[in-house]
Amino acid sequence: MSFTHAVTRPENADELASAILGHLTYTIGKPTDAATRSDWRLALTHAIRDLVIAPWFDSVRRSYAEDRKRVYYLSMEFLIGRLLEDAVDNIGLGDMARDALEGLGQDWREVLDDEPDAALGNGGLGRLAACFLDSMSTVGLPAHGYGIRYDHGLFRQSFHDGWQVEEAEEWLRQAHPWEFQRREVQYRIGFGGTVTPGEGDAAHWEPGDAVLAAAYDTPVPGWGGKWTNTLRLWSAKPERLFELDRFNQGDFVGAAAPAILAQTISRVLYPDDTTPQGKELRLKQEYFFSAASIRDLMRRFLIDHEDLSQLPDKVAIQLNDTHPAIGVAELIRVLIDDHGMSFDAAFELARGTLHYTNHTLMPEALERWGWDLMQSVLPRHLQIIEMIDRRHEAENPDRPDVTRIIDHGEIRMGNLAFIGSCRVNGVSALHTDLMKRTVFADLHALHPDRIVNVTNGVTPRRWINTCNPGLRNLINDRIGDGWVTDLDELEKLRPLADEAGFREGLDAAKRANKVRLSNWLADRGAGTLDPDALFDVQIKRLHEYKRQLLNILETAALWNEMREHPDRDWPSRVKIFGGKAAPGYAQAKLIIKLINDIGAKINADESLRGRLKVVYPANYNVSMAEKLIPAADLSEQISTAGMEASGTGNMKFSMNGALTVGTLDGANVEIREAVGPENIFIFGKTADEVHALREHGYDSRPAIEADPRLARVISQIESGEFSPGDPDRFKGIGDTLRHHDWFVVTADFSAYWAIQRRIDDAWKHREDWLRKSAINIAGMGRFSSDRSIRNYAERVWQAETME
Ligand code: GL4
Repeated sequence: MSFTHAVTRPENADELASAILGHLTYTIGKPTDAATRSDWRLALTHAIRDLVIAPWFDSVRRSYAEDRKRVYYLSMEFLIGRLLEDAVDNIGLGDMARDALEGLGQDWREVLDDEPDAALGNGGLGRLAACFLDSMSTVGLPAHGYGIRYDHGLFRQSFHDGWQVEEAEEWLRQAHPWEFQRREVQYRIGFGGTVTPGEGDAAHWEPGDAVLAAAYDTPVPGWGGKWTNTLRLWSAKPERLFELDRFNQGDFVGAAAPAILAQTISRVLYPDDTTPQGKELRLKQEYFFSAASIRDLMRRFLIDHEDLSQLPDKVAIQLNDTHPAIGVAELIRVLIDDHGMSFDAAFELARGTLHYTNHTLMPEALERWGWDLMQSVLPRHLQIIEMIDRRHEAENPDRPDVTRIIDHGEIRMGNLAFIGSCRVNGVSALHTDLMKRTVFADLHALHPDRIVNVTNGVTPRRWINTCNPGLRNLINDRIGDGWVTDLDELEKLRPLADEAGFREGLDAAKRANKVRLSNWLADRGAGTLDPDALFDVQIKRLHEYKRQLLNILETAALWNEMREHPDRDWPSRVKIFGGKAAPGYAQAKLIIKLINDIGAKINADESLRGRLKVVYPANYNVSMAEKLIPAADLSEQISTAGMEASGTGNMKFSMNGALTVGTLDGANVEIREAVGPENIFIFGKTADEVHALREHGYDSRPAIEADPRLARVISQIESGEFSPGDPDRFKGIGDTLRHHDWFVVTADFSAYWAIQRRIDDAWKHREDWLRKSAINIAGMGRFSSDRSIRNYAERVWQAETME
């Protein structure tokens, strides 16, 4: 018999206000006259959190009672951002909560903005994991997210004289009221040491040192509060708090050192989107959370099951990129060494249970570990990896060398993940196709049924419903709110694109968002922006393949042209950039400086009469995206074709009525299908064309010579026009464009310029622009992460959702 004390759902704002006051008084311990904004936020959060707990218990109970298959999403990153507003909306108390708080004399927006972003991720990969958590709860799939509770999430970015400066981020400086520490759940995670052979395939691994993985749980309520899953994050703790002997001898620092070392494992998120670094610590982080998660899910499985052969029927483990790929060896190790299975049986079971998502074709991102490093950190796992590799070779005697897991003294984690998984998926149709043709061509030939495509998606709860109330209300008025959980319903908007009244509503909602954004940017020093200008936005990590450089080159060329033809009917544009560069990525940081230098020059040019502005607010993060995306008219998705695996920002913008200018890359291809080629601005070389250019050794000189606008901008950059105090500053960029233009910026420049001028024209035809905008929204049904999750459930996990 289990007893539940459920807090009753408030009937009205007064009841909720009294719950908030109750928490302010008894949980936070503050009287109203001394309460800070954070105190109010915490009190509100506790009042809302109370309402999430009973449904959470119910979901857990139902999963056990019905013995449902569970999904475990192992991800090094969960870029969840703020949680309060999403939770309030998901449980359907948005308006009431606002009334309650305002009745208590607090400003709703200011209180919400007080919440720090949980930035436990770098970019798209981590944000995707967060959208998937929301969707797994919404569709009622029993699931756990497993990751690392970093003390410091992604670094905080500021600009000093236009240069990026990084500082440690401190999201845990304030209380984090959403998590529950589970003090009873901790696992000892070992490293190094020795391995002695045991019976059969088994061995005894005696680690040389160890840390504890301590569990912290966050409830993840789905829409309507029908189902709630758990995000369990691991924090590294020392086995012994400090060494009393050394302390008593006066060695205070030495006494604390081992503990500090243990904690470094979960101290920082690697500020890197595509390349592994920090070698040993990174490997330890990966093993730390994979091993803790696998031990935890095995414990849960064994509560109700004795027969290990049922594992693949009851458990699906998703490896989010190669970061948790060591989990393949860990699961096999546990089955052999702890449960006495043979290697072959263990391998079969593991391969039935594990699945791997590939998120990038960039070769430097397919992790590789040195044999020596693996031997010293995870000696038993190295043995198991060798066994996997030998088995694969025995089964595929003619396999080419590129399919080996261990090669040239390195362990290739991509191959380990592929060989150890039941399903391997790419994240857009194009990306999956390229996976089959490039990085995994040989493994695909050996295992032709293994690769499947699951195109990414984003949650419409956060990315329309919560972040864009104006648009949400407009849609709800016309087609009801069924779209929130069935995004295909947006199709019903398609005929409304031809209705002047609907377009007017769309226009008004967008304009209000632009006014709000302009005020917010003005507070951050952007000056006055014209809300009737075209807001042209590129927000994402700074990476050469994403080609912020192409955007700023075109901006500078436009500036030249506007000065030459001041009387032409130039539409007003605001070019908005946002994004961080990995701290060690010098070229990306130089591009940030170039954007800021060109921006300063343009913004100071009064002859333009405000018709061109460049804005780059520092420290782009999830909550900034929530402000920028609803206010965007134009979405820049201009990566070198074949390099952006999917993109998810592209989907968010379209859903919010922005039109896309983009290459045929990643999910842009599918967005074009969904909205029709006349409602998206596609330009540039295709992936195959880029490949062909590179095959022949791409030479950018003809492209530069053929386009005087491009030639002029490159010369301006090289001559120091944008950096008069330091004329050589951007020489490197000129040199790259002229001699090592791997990302084919120069080859795509003319096409980009031309399409931007077409966009200028299209912008002037307001009604038609709004029609296109409406059709973009209407076509976005398939880009809901609910659809992605249902695809995974059917094609990868073989798991049932609640419906
Ligand atoms: C990424 C891809 O670069 C991005 O295109 C994709 O949308 C995202 C989620 O699948 O994964 N891969 C890496 S690494 N970082 C990403 O954001």
